[in-house]
Amino acid sequence: MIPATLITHLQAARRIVVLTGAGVSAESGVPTFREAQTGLWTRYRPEDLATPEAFLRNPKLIWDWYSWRKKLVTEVQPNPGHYALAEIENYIATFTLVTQNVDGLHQRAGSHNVLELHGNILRTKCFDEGTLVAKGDENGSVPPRCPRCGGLLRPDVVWFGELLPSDVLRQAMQAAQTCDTFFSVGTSALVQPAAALPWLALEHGAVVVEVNPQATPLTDHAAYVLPGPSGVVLPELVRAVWGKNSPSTDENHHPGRSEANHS
Ligand code: BV8
Repeated sequence: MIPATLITHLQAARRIVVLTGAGVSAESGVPTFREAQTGLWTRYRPEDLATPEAFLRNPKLIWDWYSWRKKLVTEVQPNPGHYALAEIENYIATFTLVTQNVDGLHQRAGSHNVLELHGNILRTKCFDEGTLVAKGDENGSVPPRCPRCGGLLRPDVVWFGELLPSDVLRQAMQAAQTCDTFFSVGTSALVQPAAALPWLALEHGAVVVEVNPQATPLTDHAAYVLPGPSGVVLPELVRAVWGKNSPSTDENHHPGRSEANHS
């Protein structure tokens, strides 16, 4: 159920930012970071694998982990939550999609100019040069070696302890500071500096909406909390706000209902 005041607000919204996390891909079958890993990866914690130290200590193990994740990601499909976000982009003058996910599912669902804070698992770069290497240029070794300098190749993702791409982070912060509405969807809101974005939006007066079946550190500070899976909540939101049978603005405006925390 989408609160009527939120429907009214969104029908007038002009600048929306959406930050997504692993939860948005969960319904596609991509396990989130919090969920136990499956198969031979059960005994590892992702945060212990997603680091440059882990890679240098055991390049093959880490490369194999990413190869397993890459295969998984290419075999799954975007879910209704991804498609709903791609649709909302058509209704809003300034829409910015910022994702912590590295699976490329937003792009496959049709979202444009996706800000990938943590990179993309489908791209590969040289560990030493930092520059991308095309798929075809990978030699047979595991991990493959850079065709230019012979350095180890690695996924083009941001590991723990590494800086985020500065231009992407700057664009995301700029958008968070100037939006009228900020959605935090499917993220535990713990990993920095991505987790600082909703707070930046709050500080600049944006209406913050959280979509997550669980509570997070952001929940008590959001103007609206929609407690459910994004693959269900987001399509319902699109129908309620922009659908053909969505209530017109005057019908559902209830003067006097504050923007207090609704859920
Ligand atoms: C950095 C790519 C500077 C790799 C990832 C204290 C303060 C500030 C910073 C730190 C600190 N201590 C340590 C740090 C640094 C660290 C950090 O934040 N650590 C955390 C654990 C405290 N940050 C960094 O290292 C960042 N770099 O700070 O550089 C620096 C430099 C040197 C030294 C220090 C600092 C880099 C962070 C990026 C790491 N890379 N990914 C890869 O994927 O392999 S992060 C990775 O984990 C994911 O990308 C994702 O962002 C994150 C997991 O978060 P979520 O996406 O939220 O996923 P999660 O599983 O946590 O939650 C899923 C949510 O979905 C849940 O809430 C669940 O309820 C919900 N959900 C489930 N199903 C659904 C759903 N929601 C909706 N619908 C559903 N169906």
